[in-house]
Amino acid sequence: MLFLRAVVLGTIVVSGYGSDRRFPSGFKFGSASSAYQVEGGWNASDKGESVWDRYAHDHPDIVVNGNGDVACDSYHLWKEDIRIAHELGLHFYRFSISWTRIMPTGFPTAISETGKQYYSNLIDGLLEKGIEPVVTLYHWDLPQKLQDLGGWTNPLITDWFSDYARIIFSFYADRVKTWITINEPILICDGAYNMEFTAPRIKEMEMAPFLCNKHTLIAHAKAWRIYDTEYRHKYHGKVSLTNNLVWMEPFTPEYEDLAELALQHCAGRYAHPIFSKEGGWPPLLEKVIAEYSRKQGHVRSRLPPFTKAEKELIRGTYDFFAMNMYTSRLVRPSEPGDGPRIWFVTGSPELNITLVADPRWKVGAVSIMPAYPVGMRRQIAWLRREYGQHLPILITETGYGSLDRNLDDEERIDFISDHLEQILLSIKEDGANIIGFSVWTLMDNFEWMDGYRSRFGLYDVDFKDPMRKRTPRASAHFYSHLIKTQILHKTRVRSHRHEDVRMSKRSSNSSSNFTGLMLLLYTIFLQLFILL
Ligand code: PNW
Repeated sequence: MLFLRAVVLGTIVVSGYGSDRRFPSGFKFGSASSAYQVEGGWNASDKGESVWDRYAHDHPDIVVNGNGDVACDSYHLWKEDIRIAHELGLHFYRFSISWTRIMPTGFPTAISETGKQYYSNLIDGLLEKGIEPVVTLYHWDLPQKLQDLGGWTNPLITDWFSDYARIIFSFYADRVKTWITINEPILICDGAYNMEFTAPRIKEMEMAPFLCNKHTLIAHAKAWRIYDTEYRHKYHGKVSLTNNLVWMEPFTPEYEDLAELALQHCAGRYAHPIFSKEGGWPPLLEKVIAEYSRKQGHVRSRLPPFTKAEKELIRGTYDFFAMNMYTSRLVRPSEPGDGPRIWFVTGSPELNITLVADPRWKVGAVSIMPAYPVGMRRQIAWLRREYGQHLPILITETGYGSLDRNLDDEERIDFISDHLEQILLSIKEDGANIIGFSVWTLMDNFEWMDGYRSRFGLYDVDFKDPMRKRTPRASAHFYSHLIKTQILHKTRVRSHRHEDVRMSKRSSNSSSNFTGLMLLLYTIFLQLFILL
């Protein structure tokens, strides 16, 4: 009797708990990195110079403690990377290819056999361990030579990029089934020319971000179409680009429209031309920028229009939506004394918007990334409203940066599990089609302008050790357990978790609380029944 009771109870609790916290079968967990941030070997063999090689060498005073010359030395230690990816049980590992490692001049005039072999070995090694390689063609390390020719502001780059893409597909498309063309165009464009976040850090906020915006979209579209016509029928893979999204909420309810404009500026400018049914720039934003440009005395809008052919070239060039998201903001109109406006939408004078973070949002090592996990669920809901309820979404990056080398990284575990909780709600309660999730990042690496100061890794890397020893943090154990069980276990009561009062009316947890309560009542009832 007692045994029966235990079994019945156990089943109820486990199935109830499990069904609520279990990821759908086929949901994939991964982790991500990028070439310049991990590889090192910056001039190994015949590799050419990238904008990041140039910038970090020329500005040791600005880039925090170092450059990517050696980084995690993945160029030599790639077997170690595969070993830890396997130890974690990753379903996929997302890494990027360094353009100049394969094409030293940036053009197809020369192909590096050593470079080609390097990625081939990495791909084969991952596949041998049952880990799917997810490959990003471009994660910010533009050949310096192309930068000298204007980089992403030169319209010819769309062809240079497609030449590169075609070559990479021809080498690896037989084994790589998931491709990301470009990582976070907003960071390449607004990030390099406005925020000074990425190389080449040329301050030209007026035209360059918008030119670059258009050219990254066309470059992506051309690469997608090359895959679609030349490789899809043979290999049946999937191609998209990753967008970095920052969820925007009105500071107070009257700023709802302003928050929507900010979302269109941040997400829509890079997504609407590809993912919306009608294509082209987000209409409202296009109008606002055109009007402001005229006011400034420009003859045409600073947001360069698409020709009809360009609009059609770009529209629909996706197989899924790849989303990176680290942070959120509250939106209000700028007021005198707000300070310099240098971050994403805030750099745009036509919007006159100031973004602030709720002081209760947890901030790690990177001050511009306060975490608001609920924002992730809301951002996903917005994407589905804009681009279709069935849109398949792959979360290609989120992660938590810390300053110390503490292996007991409770805060990173909280960050990851709080975001996964919102993803579960998106799937189970909202019906979102989320196909996978990837942690930034596998191991501590070169964090761009922040050098080796902030650490995002599931694995600690000892940068003083010539062998760049990788050591798992508590978050690595947490993540591998999650991957094994596919169930998000509540590991501990999290002290920093709080109800956001401002949002309490729209509380997203109410229905899951209700399910929990019903489950509890049901269990008590059943126990009483069995006892009697
Ligand atoms: C991403 N933001 O960049 C990049 O894809 C990674 O290479 C990088 O290491 C990682 O995030 C952590 O920084 C972002 O301000 C940079 O919202 C800034 C933001 C988001 C992503």
